Amino acid sequence: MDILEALDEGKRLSEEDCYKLYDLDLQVLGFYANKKRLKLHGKKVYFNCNRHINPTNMCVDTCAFCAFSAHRHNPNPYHLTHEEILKIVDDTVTRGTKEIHIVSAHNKKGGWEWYFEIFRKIKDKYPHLHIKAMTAAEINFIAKSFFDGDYSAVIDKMLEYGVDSMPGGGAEIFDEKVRNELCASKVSSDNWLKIHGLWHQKGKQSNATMLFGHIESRENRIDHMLRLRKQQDISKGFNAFIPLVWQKDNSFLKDLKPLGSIEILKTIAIARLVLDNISHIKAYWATLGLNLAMVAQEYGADDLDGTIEKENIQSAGGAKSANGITLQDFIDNIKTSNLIPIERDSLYNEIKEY
Ligand code: V47
Repeated sequence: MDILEALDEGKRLSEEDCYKLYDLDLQVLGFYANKKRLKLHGKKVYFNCNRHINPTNMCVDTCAFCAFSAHRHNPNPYHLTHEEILKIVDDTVTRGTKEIHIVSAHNKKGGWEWYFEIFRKIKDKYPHLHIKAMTAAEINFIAKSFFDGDYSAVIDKMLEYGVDSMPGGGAEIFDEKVRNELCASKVSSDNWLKIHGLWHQKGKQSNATMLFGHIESRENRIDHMLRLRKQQDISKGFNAFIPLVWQKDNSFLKDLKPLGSIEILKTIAIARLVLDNISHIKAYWATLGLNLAMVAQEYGADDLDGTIEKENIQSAGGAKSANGITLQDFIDNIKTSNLIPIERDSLYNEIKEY
């Protein structure tokens, strides 16, 4: 069957067809991705009121793409105490924040207890807050450092200490050759997928990311999406796919040429078409900028992530996301695009239509 016929019929694309998608024109991809998006979510654009906290930037790994961890391009190491983290949480709840998204670098200082006890402290004080924490890369690091490599033991601790869902970080690009150049010491691709599968087996949900726009090829991106599609067929717990556009400043790869908007939109549209079993495609405004994230809503995306308040990872690489975004900015931008602003919770239950 011709690829356009397959798209017209809205059937699952064969792996072979997926590898042909980049050959299609942006407007063709956009037409089919938007059709799929409208079928799934109508004109709704989802976002949440969240706060990102990155408790430490001191990392045993040196990933070539990273500007956040303390290294010679970013020589400002920090390691927050639980009191400092709780102060941030005390402050943010006064503004109606509903999710705390915690992502750390990989650091043995404080042991596994430093990673986990903060979840319980937050939950004890604010039981209504959703804790999205522990990327598969962190789970791998903690398992190898403190639990003899036992992922299930770490996942049991997450449940015991109050983690509600897992973020999608650490996926980068699954292709082993590229991964070896980008982040050789990080969790392997197979183990990233295995850890999410174990989390899903517990009846829990997570997200999946892909970091693109560095040394990867188009084929590597398709391969990444297909590995996720396979995992989702098995374990069914991914809520959203988040294509993260790599921000180049202050990293070891800073001389690479950044991607243009057409390639970015094509990738988002392709994600919507390939990942027929993942409900939401997030146009993460922190890496796209709000303008392109809004355009992406007509190329397959249906979500913007959240208000964030403080963003350390992408802004270290040059993104203009350090101080988050206001709820009103989200609402105004979505409405002027003739779309419907929907505040959601972390698991995509609708809280309010504006
Ligand atoms: O895994 C690191 C990426 C990720 C840079 O699950 C960079 O809802 C761009 O995963 N430029 C962590 N990206 C953040 C993350 C995330 C973000 C928002 C929502 C969710 C979610 C997850 O950030 C890392 C890495 O892939 N990253 N450095 C950079 N210079």
